[in-house]
Parts: sequence; C-alpha cells; structure tokens
Amino acid sequence: MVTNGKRYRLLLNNNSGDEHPVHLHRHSFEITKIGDKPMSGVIKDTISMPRYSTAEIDFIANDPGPTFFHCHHQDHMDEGFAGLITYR
Ligand SMILES: [Cu+2]
Repeated sequence: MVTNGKRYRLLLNNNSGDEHPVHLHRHSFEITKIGDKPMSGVIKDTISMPRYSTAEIDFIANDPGPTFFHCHHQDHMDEGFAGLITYR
C-alpha cells in the first residue's frame, strides 16, 4: 500500500536478456543505486535497464491517483510488463 507523501524505493531486477526502458508516469524518481554502486542526485522518469542488471529508484508519492508503471517497448507491454500504482 502506498501512502500519499511518503518516499518509496523500487528494486529493479532485470533478469532477462532484453533491455527495458522502465517508465513511471506522473512522478520523477531518484536513482539511488545501479548495480552495487550507490548514487544520488540523478532525477529521471525513465531508466534504461540493460539485460541482467539491477538498480534501485526512489519516488515520492506526491501525485495521487492511478500511476502507470511500464516498459517503454510496446511488445514488452503487450506481453504484460506494466502495472498500476494507485494511492489517494
Ligand atoms: Cu522491456
């Protein structure tokens, strides 16, 4: 459950042989780790996930409503790489 105003960390694990440009609608996020390397200060709304890579991103839940979260490749979305984060 997501609460309005709180900060959340998403752990991204691309355990596939495809690259995925992962996009979060209506929010920006801070990239806090790529692989094993912590980082800060890079704000995006899309992160390209190379094959077999990991990353961590933080977003602040500051725009209530349904928020689409998906891979930008249409064929990946068609296969189900998409979800909805909803909070009030
Ligand atoms: Cu993809």
